[in-house]
Amino acid sequence: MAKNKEHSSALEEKAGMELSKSVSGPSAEKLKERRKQTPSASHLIDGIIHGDKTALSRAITLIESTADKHQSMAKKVIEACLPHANNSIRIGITGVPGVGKSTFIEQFGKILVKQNHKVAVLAIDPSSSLSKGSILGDKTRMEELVRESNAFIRPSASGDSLGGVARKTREAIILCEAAGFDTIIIETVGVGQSETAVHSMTDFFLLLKLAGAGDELQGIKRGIIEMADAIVINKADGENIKAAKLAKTEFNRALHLYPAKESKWEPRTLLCSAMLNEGIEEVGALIDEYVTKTKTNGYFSMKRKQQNKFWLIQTIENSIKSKFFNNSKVKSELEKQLKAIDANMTTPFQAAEKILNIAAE
Ligand SMILES: Nc1nc2c(ncn2[C@@H]2O[C@H](COP(=O)(O)OP(=O)(O)OP(=O)(O)O)[C@@H](O)[C@H]2O)c(=O)[nH]1
Ligand SMILES: [Mg+2]
Repeated sequence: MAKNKEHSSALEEKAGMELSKSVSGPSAEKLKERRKQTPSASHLIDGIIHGDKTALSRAITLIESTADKHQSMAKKVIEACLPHANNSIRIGITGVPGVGKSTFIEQFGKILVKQNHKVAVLAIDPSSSLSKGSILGDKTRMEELVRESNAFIRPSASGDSLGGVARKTREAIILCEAAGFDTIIIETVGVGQSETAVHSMTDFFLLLKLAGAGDELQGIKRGIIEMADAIVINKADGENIKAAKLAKTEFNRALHLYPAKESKWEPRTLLCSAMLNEGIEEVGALIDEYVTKTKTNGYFSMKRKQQNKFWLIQTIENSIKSKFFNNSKVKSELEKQLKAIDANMTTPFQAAEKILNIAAE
């Protein structure tokens, strides 16, 4: 009985322990203030490595920022993440607007999450700088995937050149991998040069198509079909089924006409309905098959090395270009020479030589 008396009720307030004070106005303000501040690089690195999606998101925002202090912090974070990266399958998905990329990724992502994968979805959208929108800005079609704790969806960086967006996406891939995401999906709209950029940063390249519409109508160039490791005809449902089956046969036949790939992989055509969630698992199995084959024959790691070399050169080119055009002497000489061209006073080659000489001074 005496024991019971010692245990005072949890509801009893002891002197000096009033809860109200500890969550009072000033402390809450402090908390809010802390949240507003950019966390330190080490804080972000620690968070990312422990799989914290908020830290990952904040670090990607740093990558996207053009402010010098953010850029130098981003560099630190990326460097620290590099040793934890590389351990994933990177899948590029392209296709004309409306083909069903987002719907497909939502279904595919949910399947992967069910299989205990951690899925990150990033986007490359060269048009976003013009429209100020983003292909993933409209998240409604991934609303289920976005709620999964093992999924991370990030709209594309906007307001930049394709080269800039591509670099940021590549860096974001590294951070996602360091955060433990083992499947990285890059969505890009198949209308510009962005497919080439996506191809240069992914292991598997998937082209989503529609049955019935010709390639010219779908804005698909021959080069893109050549890059594809699989063609998936989406919307193979309802009245579309017959046309989709026909298209599958035609594409499979056409694919044989292309020269054999260095990967020794033979691209195939599949059918699916992202809307009805049909045929998606088969696409997943095909990707698995590709990964097994190319990891066994050494192509997988060779391709990644080639991509790294490509990005090394790209980075140097971009850096030289931006330094060159930001040089104030170059800027004023360029203006002068542009006027001279307008006035037919010089040739482009003479003008270029003058500007280059000024930069080299
Ligand atoms: N019938 C049918 N409709 C589909 C299918 N997949 C997507 N859709 C519809 O097609 C429309 C476009 O789908 P999205 O997933 O937004 O296409 P997207 O390729 O991501 O489009 P952008 O991001 O604008 O390039 C939506 O109305 C979808 O509901 C499908 O398998 N069958
Ligand atoms: Mg989309």
